[in-house]
This record gives sequence, C-alpha cells and structure tokens, in this order.
Amino acid sequence: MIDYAICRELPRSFKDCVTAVDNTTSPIDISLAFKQHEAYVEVLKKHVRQLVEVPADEAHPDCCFVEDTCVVVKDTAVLNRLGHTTRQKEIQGVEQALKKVPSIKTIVHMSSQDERATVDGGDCMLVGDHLYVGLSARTNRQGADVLKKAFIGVCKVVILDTLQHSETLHLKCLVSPLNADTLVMCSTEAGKALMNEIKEKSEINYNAIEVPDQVPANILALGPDFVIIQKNFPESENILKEELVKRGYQFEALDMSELIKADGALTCCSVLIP
Ligand code: CIR
Repeated sequence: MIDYAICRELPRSFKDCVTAVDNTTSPIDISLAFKQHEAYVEVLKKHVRQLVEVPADEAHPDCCFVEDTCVVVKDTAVLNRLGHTTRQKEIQGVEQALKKVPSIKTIVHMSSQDERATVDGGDCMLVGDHLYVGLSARTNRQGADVLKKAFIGVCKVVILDTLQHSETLHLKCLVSPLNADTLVMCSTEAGKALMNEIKEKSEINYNAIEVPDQVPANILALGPDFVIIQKNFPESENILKEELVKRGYQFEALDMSELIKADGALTCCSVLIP
C-alpha cells in the first residue's frame, strides 16, 4: 500500500483551465467534474494510508492537477517551476502538504536553483530507481538539470528528447508505470518512439502493455496489486483488464470525461509517496 498521497480539491474556476482540447461542442460540466474528482479521491482514500488534501485555489483553475507541481523521490522533493506561466504559483499550497509527509527530509525550490528552469511533473516518471524526465513544451533542459542535481544519490535521472518532436502535452500521456518492470504505453508512433528511447537510454527491456488510445495509456498504479484505469475507451479498457487480471491486479475504471476536457488524466490528480 502507498504510505502517503497528496491531492488537491477541484476549484470552482476549473472551467477556466488551460487546455488544448476543443470543448466548443461539449463544454466542461463543472458539477460532473466535481463528482468525477470526488470519485477519484474516494478510491485514493481506500488505497493509501494517509491522504493529504490541499484546499483548492480559485486563482488557479488547474490546481487540482497537483502532480505537475512537484517531483518526490524517497526523502527528497523538488517544487517545480511549472511550464505554463499561469500555473507557477500553484506550488504555494503544495509546499505545506509536502511538509506533512514525515519521509520527506529535503525540499528543493526549482526557481531558486535556476530561474530559467521549467518542469511539469507530468513529464516525470519514476520506475524503480530510474526517474525519466521528458523534455517537452513544458519541461526544459534547465529544469531537467535541476532535477538531476537534486536527486544525486537518490535515483538515476534519465533525460528523454523524443517528446519534443510530438504534439503530446506530457510524457505520462503516452507511457505510465504499472510496476518496476512493466509500462503501459500508447501504441501510436509517438508512444513507440518514446518507449524505444526509454529502453535505449536505460538499457532496461521493460515489458510493455500496448493500448490503442492515448488517454487510457495513463494509468494510476496504487501499490503492488491495485490500479485505476480510464472508463469509456472500450478497446483499451479490455486490453488493460485482461493484462491486469493476468498479472493478479485488481482495478477500478473511472469515468474522467470532464477532467479529460482539461487535458487531465489519472496520474495528474495526485502525488504518490510510497
Ligand atoms: C495543463 O494544461 O497544464 C492542465 N490543464 C492539464 C495538466 C495535466 N497534468 C498532467 O497530466 N500531469
């Protein structure tokens, strides 16, 4: 079971979020978004020992996507300088939450290390003792270098370039970890290119569960036997269910339609601290 997790309430201003999704024909339904986020938090509560809930910040419509604000590995946390300028002050509420986690001994402020650095946590993926950092429109080389320095002696930071050549928002939109040996990936060209770079640079031959859709390639593994997956993508859902059952995992499928309209997925609504 995961020891600690951090999540953040959905603000009433959520409809003003940053998004590349065209929602003109189907705008965000705010009351449904609240219900979907609540359902997600309820599942977290069942599968995490301690959940730290950060109050919403109405001035920051994207604040519920707490994953982007920090990167935590073992006893070290880095508070990011987020890639989208409207989101950079989201870290304020999160610092207090990190201080409530007893295992975290060091908190590094990225902005104090390099004022040009930017990182979104959605571009960072911890698998075993490897932290993959995907350079993207949100995460730059200076940001990746701050992480590399902060995590010396903590984990191995591997910087990936492939994402820069795709339209994808974040690394974990294409690939997400089930466990230390197995990754779920989207079987598009961009997903395959990213997976190849991960394997090549780490020299680890991860098992891959391939799904045809991008949104369900982002799963949230809560410990060694439970996973949250996305509802409403039947082909990918069936593949995931079969592969998870085969591996002895239990799972819950959640409908996150309104968060998807904000370019959000499953990992982005929490920070897990095993
Ligand atoms: C944004 O564009 O920054 C937010 N609307 C969505 C962020 C989703 N974060 C994530 O997948 N890690």
